[in-house]
Amino acid sequence: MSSNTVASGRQAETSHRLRGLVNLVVGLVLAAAVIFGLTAGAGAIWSAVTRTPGPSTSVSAAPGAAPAAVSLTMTIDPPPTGGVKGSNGVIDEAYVPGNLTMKVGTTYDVTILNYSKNGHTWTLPNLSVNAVVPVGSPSSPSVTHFTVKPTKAGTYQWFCAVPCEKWSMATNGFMRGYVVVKA
Ligand SMILES: [Cu+2]
Repeated sequence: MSSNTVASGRQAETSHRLRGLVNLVVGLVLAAAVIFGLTAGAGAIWSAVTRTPGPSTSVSAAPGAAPAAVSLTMTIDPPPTGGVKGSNGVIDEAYVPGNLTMKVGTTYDVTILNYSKNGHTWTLPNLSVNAVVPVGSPSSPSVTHFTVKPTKAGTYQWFCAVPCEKWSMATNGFMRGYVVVKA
């Protein structure tokens, strides 16, 4: 055996070991990929299962939670009368009810339905409300929403700031009225 033959024999052996090592690495990478895939798949299935809403997910107020807002609705000039007959003997523009009672700390979700062909406002600076009420019609009222949460007891005057009807604007129970806030 010449030194050349020995050398080439070693080379062959080295390259054989190298191929074995490469195969081992490739195998490990494949195995890792399979394990990872299974884990990810199982994770996806698990999260899909855990995300399925059950009966226990229904929303209910927690004990001691703030009470839901109280809904109040006022209408302006609904048919068939289209207003309220005033002491002047005329059917006039009016918010109904004209007076409201509220309680400190309670949130009120107020809706105004305006059947009148005039625009109005429901303005109460003491409660930081200036609701602009768009024009409506007897068949299609405009709908205005606002929320208010009184913080201080008292009797507050609200009014309509739009020059709509002189008599109504000057008369409580028509285009002005009171909010009585109780402690
Ligand atoms: Cu008005």
